[in-house]
Amino acid sequence: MTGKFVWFEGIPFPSLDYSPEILREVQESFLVKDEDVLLLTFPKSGTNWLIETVCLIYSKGDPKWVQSEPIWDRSPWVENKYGYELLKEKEGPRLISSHLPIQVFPKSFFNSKAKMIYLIRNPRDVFVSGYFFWRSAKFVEKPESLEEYFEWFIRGNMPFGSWFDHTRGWMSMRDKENFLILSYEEMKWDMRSAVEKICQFLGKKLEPEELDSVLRNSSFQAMKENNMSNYSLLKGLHLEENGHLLRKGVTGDWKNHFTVAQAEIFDKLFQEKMADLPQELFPWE
Ligand code: PPS
Repeated sequence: MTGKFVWFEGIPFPSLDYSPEILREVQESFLVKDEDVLLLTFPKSGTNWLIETVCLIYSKGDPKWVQSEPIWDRSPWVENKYGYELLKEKEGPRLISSHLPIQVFPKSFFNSKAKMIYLIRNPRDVFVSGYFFWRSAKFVEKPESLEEYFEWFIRGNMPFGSWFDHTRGWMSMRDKENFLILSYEEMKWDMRSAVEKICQFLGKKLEPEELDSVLRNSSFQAMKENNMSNYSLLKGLHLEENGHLLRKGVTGDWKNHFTVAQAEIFDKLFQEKMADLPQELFPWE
């Protein structure tokens, strides 16, 4: 992996709309406010699902907002130029998305009371989702094959670096009261409870019919049909015509793609890198 990336502090970033200057400015000068809510993930962990869900919680289940404003404007990405400029101008409590590793995150966050939700997903499924997505993206170097991407993934030579480092870094915040860890898997297995957990963390209350509407409008099918959330606006421009953000939306798809040898290598690496963290943080099988 050599070409289409921008490097900052030893981490590869997508080439589109990222620059070391902006990343430095974001880290040093972006002012996180106490009333902001930050949605943090390693790419392909279900970020957009979480954004859609939180937006629907904010609008009490009314889908008007999620159906009328692109998802990247509702909760802009702090680390790219477009999102950073938008956020600087936004008044009031902001929703802010980010894939940044902890060591390059805006420093002001760590002295603020802003709430952060860190969404994790089985890295094997993150790997598969990323493989298909990056191959359809025009702004990163495309892996030639699943085997090549496997090498990138286990070495952390890919957009936003190593999943293991990212996760370890942010997990160090897990005892802070303004930090909630959520998993893609618990959203898949029991979305109602996941939404209730998010509401409790954010201090939001929903009536039963509002909660039902959040569930309905954040479903895979509803999001796939919502042009403001499914990235179809980027087709041809930044994504190939065959590119989909909402590909399968399931847990355990890695079993359809890993060889036995790859599964063993991955298990060993996971053990090496994550063994000292409480294993209940990782709810997948
Ligand atoms: S990105 O590009 O990093 O912001 O992608 P991200 O949104 O983090 O992850 C994309 C994967 O999330 C799945 N997804 C969903 N799954 C279930 N339900 C809903 N509503 C939903 N919305 C997005 C999406 O399908 C990608 O996973 P894969 O495995 O590729 O299908």
